[in-house]
Amino acid sequence: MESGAQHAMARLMELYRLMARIRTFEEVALAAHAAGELPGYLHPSIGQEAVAAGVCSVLRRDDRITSTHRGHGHALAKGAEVKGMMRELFGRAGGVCRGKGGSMHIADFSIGMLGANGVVAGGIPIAVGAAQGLRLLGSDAIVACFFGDGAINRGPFLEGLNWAALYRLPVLFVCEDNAVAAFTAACTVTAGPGVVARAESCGVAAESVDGNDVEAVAEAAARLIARVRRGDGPQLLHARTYRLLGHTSTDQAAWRDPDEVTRARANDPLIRARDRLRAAGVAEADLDAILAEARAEMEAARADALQAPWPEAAEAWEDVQDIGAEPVEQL
Ligand SMILES: Cc1ncc(C[n+]2csc(CCOP(=O)(O)OP(=O)(O)O)c2C)c(N)n1
Repeated sequence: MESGAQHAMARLMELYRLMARIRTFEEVALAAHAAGELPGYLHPSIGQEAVAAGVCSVLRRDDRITSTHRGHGHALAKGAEVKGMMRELFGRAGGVCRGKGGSMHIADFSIGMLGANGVVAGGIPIAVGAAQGLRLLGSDAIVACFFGDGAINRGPFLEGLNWAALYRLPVLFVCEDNAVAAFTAACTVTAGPGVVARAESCGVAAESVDGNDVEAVAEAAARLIARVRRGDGPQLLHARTYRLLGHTSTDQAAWRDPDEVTRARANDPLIRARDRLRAAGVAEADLDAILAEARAEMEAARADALQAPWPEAAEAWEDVQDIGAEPVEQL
C-alpha cells in the first residue's frame, strides 16, 4: 500500500506537472506573440502558477471559477483544453470562444470556467451571482473567484464580499497578491492593513498563505473550500506571490528594482517544488522530462493554432451580444 509520504510526493509531482504546463503555455504564447503570430498582447502570470494550480487542484469539475485579465493559469488548472485555448489566443476557429474572445476573455462553461475579465474586479460580482445561482439550483458546487491585489481597491470587491457574506454564499475569494497593480506598487495605493482585514470587516473569514508554495496553497484552499461547501459562508484566501515578468507581453519591466527580481527568481514556485521533489528522491532528469513534455504539448498547440482557419465572417454577429429581433442589416 502507498505510504503517506509516497502519496504526498505523487501529489506534488502532479502539481509540478500542472505548473510546468501553465509556465510553458505562457512561454510558448509569448514567443508566438514576439514572432507576430498572434494579435493583441498577453498578460503573463509567470511566477504565480502555484496559486492557480494549488486552488484548482482541490476543486471539483462542477465547481466554477472566475478569473482576471491574467487568467491563462486559472483556465488551464481548471481543465481547459490547450489547443482550444491557444487557438483562442490566435483568434482562430476552434478557439474556446470560437476565436472571438482572445486571451482576456477565455471562458469554457463545460469545465466551469466562467471567464477571464479585462475589467479589474469584474469577476467578483459574476462569481457572487453564480454562487447565488448555484444556491437556487440546490447544487453543492462552489465558486472560486480569483482577483489581484489591485482589485481590492475597487467597489465590486466591497459589494461582492458584502453580498456573499450576507447570504452565506458558496464562494472562495482568492486574492492573488503579486505586490503590484499593473505598474504600481499596490501598497502605495492601498489604505489600511490589507485584504484580510477588509474581508473580516465584512464577516468573511480570511487567511494568508505563501502563494509560491503550491502544497501550502492546496492545503489551505482545501480547508477553506470544505467550510464553504458545508455552508459556513464565503471564505477568503490571500496568496502572496510575485509576477516575474512585466504587466503585459510588451512590457520589459525595466521599472522594477533588479535586486527584488533576483530575490523573486530564487523563490520561483516551480523551483521550490523541484527542490522538494529532489529532496524526496526524484531524479533531476524526471523533472526535466516533465518540463520537456509540457513544452512539446504547447508547441504542438502553437503549430495547430497557426494552421487553423480564421473564424467565418458570417459568424461575426453570433455570440457577441443580443441583437434582438432586428436583422443585422438594419442596425
Ligand atoms: C476597472 C478597470 N480599471 C483600470 C483598468 C486598467 N488596469 C489593467 S490591469 C490593472 C491593475 C490590476 O492590478 P491587479 O488586480 O493587482 O492585477 P495585476 O495586473 O497586478 O496582476 C489596471 C489598473 C482595468 N482593466 N479595469
